[in-house]
Amino acid sequence: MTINRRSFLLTAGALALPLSAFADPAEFSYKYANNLPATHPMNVRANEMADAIRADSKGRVDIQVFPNNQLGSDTDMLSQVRSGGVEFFTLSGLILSTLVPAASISGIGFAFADYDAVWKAMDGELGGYIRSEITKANLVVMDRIWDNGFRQITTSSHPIVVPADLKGMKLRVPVSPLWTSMFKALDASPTSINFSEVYSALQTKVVEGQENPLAVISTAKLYEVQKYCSLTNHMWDGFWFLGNKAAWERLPPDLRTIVARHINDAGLKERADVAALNASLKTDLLSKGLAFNQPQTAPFRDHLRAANFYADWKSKYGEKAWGLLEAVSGKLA
Ligand code: X2X
Repeated sequence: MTINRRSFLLTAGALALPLSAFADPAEFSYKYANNLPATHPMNVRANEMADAIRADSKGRVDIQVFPNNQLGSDTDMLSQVRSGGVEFFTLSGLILSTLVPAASISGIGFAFADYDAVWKAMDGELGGYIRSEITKANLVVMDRIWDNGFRQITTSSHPIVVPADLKGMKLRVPVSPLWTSMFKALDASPTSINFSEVYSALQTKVVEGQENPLAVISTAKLYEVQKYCSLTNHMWDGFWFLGNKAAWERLPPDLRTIVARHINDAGLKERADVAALNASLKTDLLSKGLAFNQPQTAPFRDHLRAANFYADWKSKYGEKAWGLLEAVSGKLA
C-alpha cells in the first residue's frame, strides 16, 4: 500500500474528528481549591465528587480539585473565590469571619459536647443563620458544612495538662480574631499564620505549638515536627463549601442541582471519614512518636469564663446568634 500525502491527511482528518469531539473542553470548567493535603478525606471525597459531577452532567461540568494550598494560602484563596479566580473553595467559618463576622460562632470554645450537637446546630438553625450571613456577603455556600473536627493542641516543648501550661506559649493559630482572642484569654501568646506556613513555622521553631484535629495532624505530618499532643477538644471546626456567585449563576438550574447534590453528598461522606479517623488515629500517631495526654476540660472552660471570653463574644455576635448557639450548647455566658 502506498501512502501519499493526500490519503494520509484524509485518514488523519477522519480520525481527528471523533477524537477532538471527545477531548472537547467541558462547557463549564471550574476550579475547587483548598488548604489540606491530597490524602485528607476532604480531597479524597472531592475527587469522587468531581467524577460524579462529570458523569451526571454528561461532561458539561468539569471540576478540577487543587489541594494543599497549590493555589495559595487561605487568605489568597478567599480573595480568589470572591473575584472568580477560583470558582469553589472550602474555608473554616472562623477564617471566613474576617469577611462574615457571624461565621466564627461555631468555633466558640467548648460549645459542642460531641458530633451530635455539632450537626444539630450546623444542619439546623445556627447553620442556616450563618449561611444567610455568608450569602449577604455575595458568596454562594452549600447547605452541608464539611468537617474539620475537634481540635487538639500539639507542642514541641511540653504537654498541656492544665490552663497554666499555656501561659506565654508561642502558639500558631489560623488567621481569625476568635482564635486569637480565645488563646489570649487562655494566657498563651498566639500568632496568626496561614496553614500553608504551619509545618515550616513548627520546624524552624518560630512557634512552639499549634492546634488541629488529628486528621490534619496526621495527613499534614505535623507529628514530624511536634512531640506532644494534648487532647483538649477545645473547639469544633468545619469548612463551608463556598462558590463564586457569578460562576454559580452561569450554571443553568439543572446543572446547579446536580453540582449542589454531589457536593453536599460528598460532604456527608467526608464527615463520616473524618469522625472515624479522629477516633482511630491516636494509636497510629503514638507509633509515630507523639506523646498523648487527656486533660480535663472544665478548668479550661472556667478559665475562659473568668476571662470574660463568653460574655465578650456574646455581645459581638448579638442575642439572636448567641441564642441559636446556646439552644444546642446550653448556657455558655
Ligand atoms: O489552618 C488550620 O489549622 C486548619 C487546616 O485547621 C484550617 O483550615 C482551619
